[in-house]
Amino acid sequence: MSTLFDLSGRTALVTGSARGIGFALAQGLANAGAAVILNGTRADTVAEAVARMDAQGFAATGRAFDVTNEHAVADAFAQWDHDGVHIDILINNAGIQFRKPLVELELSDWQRVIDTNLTSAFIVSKEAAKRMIARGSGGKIVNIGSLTSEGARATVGAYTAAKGGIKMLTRAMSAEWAASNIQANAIGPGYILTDMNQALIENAAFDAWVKSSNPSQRWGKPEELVGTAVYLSSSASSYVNGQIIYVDGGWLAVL
Ligand code: GCO
Repeated sequence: MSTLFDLSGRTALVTGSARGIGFALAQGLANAGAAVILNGTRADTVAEAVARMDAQGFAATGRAFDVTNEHAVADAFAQWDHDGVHIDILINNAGIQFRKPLVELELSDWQRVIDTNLTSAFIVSKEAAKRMIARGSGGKIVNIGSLTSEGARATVGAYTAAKGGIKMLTRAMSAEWAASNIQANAIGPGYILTDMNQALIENAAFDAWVKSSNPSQRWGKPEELVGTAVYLSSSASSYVNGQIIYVDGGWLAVL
C-alpha cells in the first residue's frame, strides 16, 4: 500500500507555488518523495520558497517564469531538457482572483484572469505532455479548479469562466492523452484559508456564509488538499482520468 502513494524518483512541477495552495501542494508532494520544482513570476519569492523547502529537508528547486508566456514556458522546458530533468507530474495551480461585476470589468482584467487561471494550464501542459508522450513514460497532470467550476458567484465572472474551463480542459486532456498513459484530473478546492481569500475571511458576513454553506461549517486549510494531490499524482490513480475531485467540506453535496 505504501508504494501506491510513493512519488520517489518522480519530478513534479507546481506552478504558482511560492505561497498558498501551491506551496502546500509542493510540500506535500515532496513529503511523498517527489523532487519538486517551484514556480512563480518573481525570482526572489521563488528563491524564498525554495529555501523554506530546503529548511524542511525537501528536495526542491525553483524556476521563475511567467506561465502565461508561451516563450518563457518553452525556454523553461528547454532548460530542463538540457539538464536532463523530466517532468513526471505537473500541478497547474497558478491563479489569480479579480473581483468586480461583469459590467464594470475591463477586457484587460478579464484577459489577465483567463490567461493566468486557464490558458497557462494549456501552455504548460502542452509542453509537459509533448515530452511525456515522446518519452513513452506517461505522466500526471493535476489542474486546480474551484467550486466555481460548478457554480457561479457574483463579481468573480472571469475567475468562474476560467475555472469552468479548467474542468472541461481536464476532460479534453484526458480525451487526447489517456492513451499515452497520462492521467489528467483536477482538484476543486472549497473556500480555503489563503492570502487570495484574506478579504473574504475578514468579512464577517462572507465568513458566516462560507461556514453555513458547507456541512463541515468551516473554511478549509491548504494542507487539506495535499492528500488528493498526492493521490492524483501517484500510481494509486492510474485508471482515473478526466475527473474533478472536490475538496470542499461537502459544499457541493448538500442543498
Ligand atoms: C471568491 C473566492 C473563491 C475561492 C475558491 C472557491 O472570491 O469567491 O476567491 O473563488 O477562491 O475558488 O472554490
